[in-house]
Amino acid sequence: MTTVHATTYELLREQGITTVFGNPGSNELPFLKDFPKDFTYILGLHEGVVVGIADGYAQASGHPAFVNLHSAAGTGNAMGALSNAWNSHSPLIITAGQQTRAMVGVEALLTNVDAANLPRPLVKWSYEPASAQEVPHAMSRAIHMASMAPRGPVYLSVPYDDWAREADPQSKHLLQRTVVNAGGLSDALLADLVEQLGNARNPVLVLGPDVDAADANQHCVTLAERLNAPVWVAPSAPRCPFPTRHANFRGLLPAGIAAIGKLLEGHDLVLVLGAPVFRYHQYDPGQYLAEGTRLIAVTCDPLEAARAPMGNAIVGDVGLIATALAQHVPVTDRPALAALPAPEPVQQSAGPLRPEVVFDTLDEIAPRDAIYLNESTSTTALMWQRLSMQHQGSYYFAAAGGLGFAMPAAVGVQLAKPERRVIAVIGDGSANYSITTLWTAVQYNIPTIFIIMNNRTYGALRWFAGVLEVENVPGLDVPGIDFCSVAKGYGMRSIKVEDRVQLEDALHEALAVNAPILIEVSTLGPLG
Ligand SMILES: Cc1ncc(C[n+]2csc(CCOP(=O)(O)OP(=O)(O)O)c2C)c(N)n1
Ligand SMILES: [Mg+2]
Repeated sequence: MTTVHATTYELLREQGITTVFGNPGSNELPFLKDFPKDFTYILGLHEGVVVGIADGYAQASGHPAFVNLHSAAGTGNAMGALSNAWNSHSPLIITAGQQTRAMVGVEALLTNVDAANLPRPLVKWSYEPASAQEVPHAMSRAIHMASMAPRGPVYLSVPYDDWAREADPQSKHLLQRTVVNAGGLSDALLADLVEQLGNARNPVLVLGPDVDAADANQHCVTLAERLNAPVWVAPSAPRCPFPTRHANFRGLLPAGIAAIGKLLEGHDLVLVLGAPVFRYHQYDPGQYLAEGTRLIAVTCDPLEAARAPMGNAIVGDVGLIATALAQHVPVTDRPALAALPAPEPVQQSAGPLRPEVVFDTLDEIAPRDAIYLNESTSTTALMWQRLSMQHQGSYYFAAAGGLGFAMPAAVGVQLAKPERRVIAVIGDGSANYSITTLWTAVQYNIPTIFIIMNNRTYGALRWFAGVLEVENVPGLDVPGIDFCSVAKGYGMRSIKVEDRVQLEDALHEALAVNAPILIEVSTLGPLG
């Protein structure tokens, strides 16, 4: 007899999925039984960390990542991380063990009551199979649902007695199925878009995370050069879709309605590629677009297209469309753009260090193809100004703004990209949401470099309190944490840094070894 267990592992193997990111409980043990030798299990000590690692791995590898969580409690712990994965179109197959079928009805301990509803609305598809025989089919469906555009997380709850049951022999048809999207532009749509861009007097490009996800950064460089158009990165950027030292690069758009409307004023055509229009943050009422400015958005996501408050949208494959535009848009006779001036160097030798000094030192010492994860919330703008990010897949940030993403995602990205060095720049507040990531990095020797920007405060919230004009707010400082001691407790080498020379030495040491390390830098907060 072939079991549901054997058939499911065979399906995962055939579909190229041989890593399980998880945190187990009793409901999951029958799934993990006789774990195949060609599979790898990556243990995270909290479910937010598990999903964060899987999210980083899925985004950086471009392949779906498989997650195994413990029933309702484990799923609940993962929901914050799931909000980020949902917003970044991360293909995650999240499974959770259910109580044995005979005891679901009496709601025995560890029953996932109404399991399929629990992770909604942060999944594309959620399901609990009606019978054990349906499990391989549901798993196959989950894999294809997660992988199809727009990609995203899916959820499958499996009662633990199902794994030992006999599989439906017809399941063999599922093993090697392929399901592909074929979503380029029709000839007519391409001709129309090319004509609009060719006729535009002063076009501008706004690029988003799905450009980077589609491996299309270079096509956008060609497009920008053919148009001699300035390039902005869409607000609240979760990825870097364009080289930050390119002459056409203008920076990160602010996250307010009026501010964006003003910045894009004077352009007759805005072409947005691979971003929602727009992921605003602070409420800054005003004109979405100035008079005389038209907007066209190309997105993989019909929901993004439908909810945009202005402009036209085309739903399709961002990579194919960027490639086609780069080939067909006519070369303009407008003059080439001059690069932005380099930011002023900041002279400071003694600490606490200004964040500018940290980024300039990093930019000088880190490898050119380093990958940055950012969760130092008050220094994001400085990071974009001062770090050179030239390669595809060089930057990741929580797509829903949920803290606790960057530390585990850095480990997942490093797993997916062992040939590049991953550097996670994490605020002292943010570090606490997923601090147990350090354990996983040590145990699996994943050589991520963690830089903790210790300004002893929730700096971004102090800044936001100013925006909202609210005073006397409690709970904004986080003094008294010794991150080097915490790292040591998890078995990680750590270095405390007070000045620039110490930071340089620490970075050289971190880059010389093939092991994770934590560097705690005493920094100045946004308000000094
Ligand atoms: C899960 C979650 N909880 C709370 C917040 C609210 N929040 C946004 S920024 C921030 C402060 C982060 O502080 P820190 O990491 O020290 O960076 P800094 O702003 O000081 O640079 C907080 C608490 C959030 N975004 N996500
Ligand atoms: Mg801080």
